[in-house]
Amino acid sequence: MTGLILALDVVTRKKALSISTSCAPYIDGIKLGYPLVLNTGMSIARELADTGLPLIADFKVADIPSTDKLILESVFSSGFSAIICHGFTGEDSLEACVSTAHAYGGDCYVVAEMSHPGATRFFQKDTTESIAHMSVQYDADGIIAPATRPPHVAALREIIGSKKILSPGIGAQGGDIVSVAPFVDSIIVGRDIYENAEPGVRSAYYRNILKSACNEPKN
Ligand code: NUP
Repeated sequence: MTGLILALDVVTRKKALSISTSCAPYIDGIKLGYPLVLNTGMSIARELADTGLPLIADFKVADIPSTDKLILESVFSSGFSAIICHGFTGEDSLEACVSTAHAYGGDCYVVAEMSHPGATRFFQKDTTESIAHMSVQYDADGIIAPATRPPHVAALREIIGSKKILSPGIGAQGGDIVSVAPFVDSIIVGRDIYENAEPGVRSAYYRNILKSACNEPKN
């Protein structure tokens, strides 16, 4: 079944811990990045570890290989289980990210195409497909692909085979969960869960939709 990852872009430790505790029974992982880490510090990862869920660091790492390696060493030493990196930086940067993640037993996901409207200016078909091919070649664990453009996700699935696709853009960004679910391993949902008065109930709602979307016969 398609998994559900919570994008925990809140900015206080208190909210992060209470929302993650309410949502934990219904989600498969927590993605956190600059908004939460810059406000609370990297130690938030150890605190969230009590949920027992995989923690994905969304730092969209995009630097020269030696700096990428330093960033990832810090991320994995802090208790994260996966990192999100950019792919447009090219082979040597990607290779540094994947090898550092794997040295720590972690996963490396590569942004193939972003989900927001402005992304289409630079993330065009040739670029996104090239990033997907490179992710396969350099043994990344998967890619990030936009739930706001399910046909693009379907095309990227053809390229990456059984590697994972994590897909943001559902809820606040308007992506269609039923169209994208068959092509992805997990959807990533942030605001539509953490801004809800009852984030746990909202997570359970997504969990149920994913269950029925995965039971629908595929054409
Ligand atoms: O292309 C991307 N789109 C995107 O929304 C790549 C991402 N990593 N994200 C992240 O997913 C974004 O930074 C946010 O943390 C989450 C989506 O949140 P929301 O739109 O569901 O609130």
